[in-house]
Amino acid sequence: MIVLKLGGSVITDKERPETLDGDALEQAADAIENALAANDDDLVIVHGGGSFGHHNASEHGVSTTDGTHDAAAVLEIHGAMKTLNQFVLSRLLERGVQAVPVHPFSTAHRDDDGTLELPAAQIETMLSEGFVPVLHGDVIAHAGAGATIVSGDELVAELARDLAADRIGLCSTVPGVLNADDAVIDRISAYEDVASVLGASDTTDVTGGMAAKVQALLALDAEASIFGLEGLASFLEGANPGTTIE
Ligand code: IP8
Repeated sequence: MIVLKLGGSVITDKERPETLDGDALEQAADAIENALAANDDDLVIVHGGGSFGHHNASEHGVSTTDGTHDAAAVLEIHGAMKTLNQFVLSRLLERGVQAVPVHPFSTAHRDDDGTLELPAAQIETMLSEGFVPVLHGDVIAHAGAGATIVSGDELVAELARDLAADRIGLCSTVPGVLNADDAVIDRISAYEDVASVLGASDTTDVTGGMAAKVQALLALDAEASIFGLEGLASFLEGANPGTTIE
C-alpha cells in the first residue's frame, strides 16, 4: 500500500488565487496512470491546498490550532478544497484511474487536545473494492475550537499508520531535502543529522516547513521519500528518488 501526497504548490499556481498548474497536474496524473497500469499496488492519494484553501483560511484566521464557529467560513475553506479535489479527480478519471473523493470534513475530527481522528474503514473498503481514494487538506470539526485546518501532511501520517502503508511519497516543489549547498540529501535516519540545515522544528507548524515534515516522517514505521515532480514516476515504480527518510 502506497500513500502519495501531491503537494498543493506542485499542482497549483501559488502566485494566483485558486489557479491550477494544469501541466503539473497532468504530468502527475500521467505518472499515476502508468504506475497503476504496470502494478496493482493499492494507492491512496492526498493533496494539499496550494493556492486553494490557504488564503480563505488565513482571511478567517483559521489554522490547525485556531478555529472558527462561523459556518460560512467553514464552507468557504471546504468549498475551495473541494473545487481543487474535483480537478484532481477529473484528471485521474480521464486516464481511467478509479479515483473517488474522501472529504476529511465529512469523516474526520480533532479531539479537544487537537489529536486527529480519521476513521480508516471507509478508505480500506474503497481500496478493497478497487478504488483510489483521494483525500485533501481540509477544515474539520475540533472539540472546543469550532473547526480548524487539517493539513495534507497530517492526513498522510495518520493514513500511513492506520493502513500500515509500505511506502510513503511526498511529491514536493523541491527535488528532496536539500543540504547547505542545495544538494539533495540521499537518506535521513535521525533528525540530529539534518537539524543544522533544517533549523529548529516547530512541531505545531504542521502545514509547512521541511523540518516538521521530516520529523513527522521519521516517526513512522514505513520508509518515506520526498521528491520533486520529476521523481514521481520512478517513486511509483518502486525506486527511491529524492530523499529517503527511514
Ligand atoms: O496544503 C491545507 O492543506 P496543506 C488545506 O496540505 C487548507 O497544508 C488550508 C484547507
